[in-house]
Amino acid sequence: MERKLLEMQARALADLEGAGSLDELNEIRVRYLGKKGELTGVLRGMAALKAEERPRVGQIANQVRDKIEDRLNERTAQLKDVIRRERLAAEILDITLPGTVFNVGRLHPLTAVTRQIEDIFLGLGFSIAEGPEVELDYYNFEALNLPKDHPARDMQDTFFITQEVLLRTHTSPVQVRTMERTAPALPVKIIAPGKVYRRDDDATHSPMFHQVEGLAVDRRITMADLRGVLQVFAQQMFGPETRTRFRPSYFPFTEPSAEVDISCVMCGGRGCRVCSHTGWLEILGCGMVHPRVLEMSGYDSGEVTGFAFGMGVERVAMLKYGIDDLRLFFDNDIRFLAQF
Ligand code: 2U9
Repeated sequence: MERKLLEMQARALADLEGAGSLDELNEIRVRYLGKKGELTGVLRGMAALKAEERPRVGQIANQVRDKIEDRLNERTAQLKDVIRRERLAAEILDITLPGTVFNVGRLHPLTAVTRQIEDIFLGLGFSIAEGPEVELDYYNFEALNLPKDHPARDMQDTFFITQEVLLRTHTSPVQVRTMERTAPALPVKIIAPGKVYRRDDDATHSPMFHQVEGLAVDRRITMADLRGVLQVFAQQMFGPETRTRFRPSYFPFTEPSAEVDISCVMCGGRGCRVCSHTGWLEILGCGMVHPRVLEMSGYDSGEVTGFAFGMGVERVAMLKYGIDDLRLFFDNDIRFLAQF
């Protein structure tokens, strides 16, 4: 029996040396020391021993069990240490590896310029108004002094949806709707930014583009107010050195009407290729609101006057950043957009 125990001990220790995983170690524990394991099996044989032999054999059995248990615990600790070292080696921080690049987004240049324009007019006491892009002929044309057969309708090649419904060709219907809602209350001081649509497509025209229009209606509004507001706008948008000039023009909804030029942003007015050697760049249109337009939206043109202006956001952005093709704004080429 003693031999049996020592032989089992030798086998168990050899198995422990050969074990390569915690699972294997556990199998060995069950096989030798478990309830139905080999040691239990051998001890059952003690019943057949003479009473005086039992204590000695029992002592040996205890020593065998302790030896196997001790070695098992040692091997378990050893294997756990190996596993921990391997995991740490795999996790080691290599500070020479290239870092993760996070792509940071930014505003589209047209959004950025629109917000700059909005901020300037908010600073001058204007509010922002919005309205539908699919409009009625009435708000886009009729209420702006452009009846059905008016030749000036040809200035804005229009996408019609039905006879009376169209894609707005300017944001002016927003001002008309605002006056209609507000009249006869005073003052009206709004800007209307947004998308507009015209049948046009080349390096300086897109079938969809963006405008900001403005309207101020009150008692005793004069062209001097218009002049001052647009001068402040030009200086805040293009720099404090910027000068402006007004040239007579024609729009059906304003009388008198004017085009506004700024001194060239490239050469400061000395003359260069950008300004065709004139020293001036056309930036927007404006005028005093036609009395008939005020009347149609519910204001007494004997009591109140108003000024209005309109600008293309793409054009402002092209002048500000020196861009020569408007289509770049809509190609969505990251190499272009990332420059702003
Ligand atoms: C109301 C009354 C008058 C808006 C105006 C212009 C002059 C103008 C153009 C600039 C470049 C359009 O984008 S563009 O092609 N606009 O020149 N716009 S006055 O006048 C209004 C608007 C609303 C009720």
